[in-house]
Amino acid sequence: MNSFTFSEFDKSPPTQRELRWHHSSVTRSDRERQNAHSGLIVWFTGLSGAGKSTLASRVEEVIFHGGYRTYLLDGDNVRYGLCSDLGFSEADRKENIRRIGETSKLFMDAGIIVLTAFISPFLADRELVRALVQPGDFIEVYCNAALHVCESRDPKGLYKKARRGEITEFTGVSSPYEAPLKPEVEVFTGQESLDVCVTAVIDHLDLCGKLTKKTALGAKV
Ligand code: ADX
Repeated sequence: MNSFTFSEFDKSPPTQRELRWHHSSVTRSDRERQNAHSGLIVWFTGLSGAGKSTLASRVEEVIFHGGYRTYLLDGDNVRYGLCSDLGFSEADRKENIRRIGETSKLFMDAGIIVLTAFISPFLADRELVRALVQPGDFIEVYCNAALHVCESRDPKGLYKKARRGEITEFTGVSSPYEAPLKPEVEVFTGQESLDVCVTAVIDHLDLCGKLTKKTALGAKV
């Protein structure tokens, strides 16, 4: 009898699993040509309450209405489905980010600009996602807001619960957040207005040649 469990089997290198990559006749370049823009991952990271979802969502609106194909993967939403089996231990967060990274890569291969809003607290996990794609295809946006600012906002009342010990391993309180060392974009979401932060992200994408169409903020295609 086969003694492999599914997960042991699944972790074997592809050669041992009799797998072979299937090359589709329609390529990423074909899709990008049809979309008239490149696929891309724009990865927002920061503490809970830093404003990642708000910023990513506003950036998506601007880009989408500029004629780009976009999709936003949001931390709370993804945990309803794809990652509903995961909690907030270090191992579960690692797996969460690995799945989101792979999912983002698929969206990018579809020629879409995918924006992600996850705390993604560990540097190594974010670097693993960066390494999944070509240089330039992963834009890290650090939503830098001081813990006391996020805690005073506390939009979901989670910091209060974490301080009372009702939620364990809460980022910034009882679990670490490792800030990016060299993010492509750093926005001070605790101090600056949403418009200033949106402009900083759009300007960066424009400057590095990712936006070739005209967006609502005037970036050109
Ligand atoms: S991550 O660390 O794995 O990247 P993710 O972004 O998916 O986290 O989810 C964060 C959201 O889950 C927070 O915005 C908050 O609403 C909720 N949450 C629930 N428990 C925790 C916790 N222990 N630490 C951080 N966020 C939590």
